[in-house]
Amino acid sequence: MHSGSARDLSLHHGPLSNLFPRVTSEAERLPWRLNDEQLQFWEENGFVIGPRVLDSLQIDQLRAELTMVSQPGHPGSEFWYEYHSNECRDPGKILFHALGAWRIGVGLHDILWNPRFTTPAAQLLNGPVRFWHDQLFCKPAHHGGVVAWHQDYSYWTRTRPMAHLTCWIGLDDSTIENGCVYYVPGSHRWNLLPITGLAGDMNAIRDVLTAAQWEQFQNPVPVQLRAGECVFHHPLTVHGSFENRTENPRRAVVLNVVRDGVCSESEQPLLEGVPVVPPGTPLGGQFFPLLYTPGH
Ligand SMILES: O=C(O)CCC(=O)C(=O)O
Repeated sequence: MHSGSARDLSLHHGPLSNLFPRVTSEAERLPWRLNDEQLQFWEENGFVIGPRVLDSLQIDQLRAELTMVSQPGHPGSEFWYEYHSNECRDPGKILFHALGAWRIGVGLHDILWNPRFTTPAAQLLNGPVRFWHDQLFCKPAHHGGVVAWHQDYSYWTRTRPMAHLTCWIGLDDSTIENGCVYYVPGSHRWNLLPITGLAGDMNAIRDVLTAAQWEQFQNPVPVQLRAGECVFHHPLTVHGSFENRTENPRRAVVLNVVRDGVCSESEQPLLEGVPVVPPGTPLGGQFFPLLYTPGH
């Protein structure tokens, strides 16, 4: 076991490396903007495939950092908000799920400021992009576990108003065989559903759906992506993913952001180990950096 003697990268509100492109003007962001067709797809379905956000060098760096942070007791392990080396309820399956990697790995930190991500995020949020938290979701080869159907906002009601956004970025090609993410199109117009479990039973959600929702639920759409590509989803869009039974891992970095101005609703720490943000106070400070303000 290593001893934790790493620095906390959350103290740095900007890129620490040159891994990702740096832009100084809005014009440079144009190639990464979502077009009208993509924005219309988003409105109708509650998810949309975004631009390619990572090249092969960046993917290699992030995979290496992910391997490092998967080792128990690695340097910086004290900085995780949550760390589940296996979140699966089924003991024969594995789902690695952890929040807080941006505090530990330089690439996992700098990806937050990647303009290929922040540009479309600002469009979908319709305003400045503030960081909420990150997540790693990794399904190892052969026995990777499921992520049960859920809406992200069911886990985030301690922050308000609902102006949240998720960006799922593959570090491997994601396919139906290895457990890519599926979406229920149009479910972003549903009511907020209660939590029915993240890494357990794929059928658990059925108990909380109306007959009409259950009918709409019958045709979830698999989003198969190449490594480095991304998909955005709305905080109410129902999504989940099945097992990985292939010979290779299926790894993903997920970035969760809010429109600047979203407030705490809680007298408890919003994330483990983070100072309380009093109810009614906008997210900000060391743990919730502003990533991009359009026009600045
Ligand atoms: O990676 C997965 O399979 C699930 C990801 C997920 O639930 C999310 O991005 O909110």
